[in-house]
Amino acid sequence: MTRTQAEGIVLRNYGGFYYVQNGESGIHECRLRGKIRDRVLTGDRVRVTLLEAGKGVVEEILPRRSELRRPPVANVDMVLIVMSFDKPTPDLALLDRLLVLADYQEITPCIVLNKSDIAPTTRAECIMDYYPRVGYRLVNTSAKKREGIEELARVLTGRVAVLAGPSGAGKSSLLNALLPDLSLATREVSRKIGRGRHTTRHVELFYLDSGGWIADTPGFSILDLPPMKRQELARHFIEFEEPARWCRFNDCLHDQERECGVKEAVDRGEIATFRYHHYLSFLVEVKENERCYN
Ligand SMILES: Nc1nc2c(ncn2[C@@H]2O[C@H](COP(=O)(O)OP(=O)(O)OP(=O)(O)O)[C@@H](O)[C@H]2O)c(=O)[nH]1
Ligand SMILES: [Mg+2]
Ligand SMILES: [Zn+2]
Repeated sequence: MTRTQAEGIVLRNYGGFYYVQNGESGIHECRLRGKIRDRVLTGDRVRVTLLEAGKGVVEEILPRRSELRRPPVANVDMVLIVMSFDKPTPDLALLDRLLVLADYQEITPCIVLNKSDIAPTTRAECIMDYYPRVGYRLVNTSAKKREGIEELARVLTGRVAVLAGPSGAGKSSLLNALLPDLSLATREVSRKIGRGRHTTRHVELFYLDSGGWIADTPGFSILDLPPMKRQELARHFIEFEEPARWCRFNDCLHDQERECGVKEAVDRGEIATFRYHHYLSFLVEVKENERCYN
């Protein structure tokens, strides 16, 4: 029997087996070596012993760079925040919440504005106008007409990414557009476990031909802010950083304080009023949470 040592990435855990991708196309159905005590997550890099006929044994989990809770995926370094031109009209507060969360977790966000084949609502236009200007990455797509999909694939190259955003924005459609002719490797796994189905426990990473991995998630519209100190919140609004240098007080919360650089930037129209209002409402929440966490 031939046995080879290799490294791979866990695409999915299902029915007691771990599907480990090794190289471009090979997927191995692996069991765990008994001595492994930690929970193996989708996205984990692992050392495996490859056996014949696509079987293998996971010997060791390699060090994790990060661990996302929802969905439970290890080593995620990008989140695609999907909103749409319309249907549903974008929820800017949810977008800002997701941007704070991504930054807090040190995951690079990319805003994806999907359904570019239909007319944008005012809020969608507002996203296109404002967020790239202050430094967030944005890609317009139509999963339906397959527009912007190549650009999206380029953004994802070499990344482990998750799709996030409200129900109906087109996350699953984008995943399908990114995987037009499922690579052999993906097809193998998907046949066994059913593509498109997801529960929080069985999250699957799909490998893109352009290099990179992506996981779908069910939509949501409510999201708690992570625990943090009130002074930390403004750091997660990237365009507040420069004007905050001009605040008179070092610990300025950009709320009631005098001589606040952030409020002056709002007055000059450099920071959008809606962003500032979201900041203030998040600040109330963070203060309330501070009491619970301390
Ligand atoms: N016009 C248009 N419709 C789209 C596009 N992408 C998706 N849709 C439609 O939008 C609806 C929702 O798409 P899904 O991909 O299921 O959305 P989702 O974000 O995965 O939704 P959840 O799984 O509920 O979170 C479906 O009816 C799609 O056909 C697009 O680019 N243009
Ligand atoms: Mg979906
Ligand atoms: Zn200030």
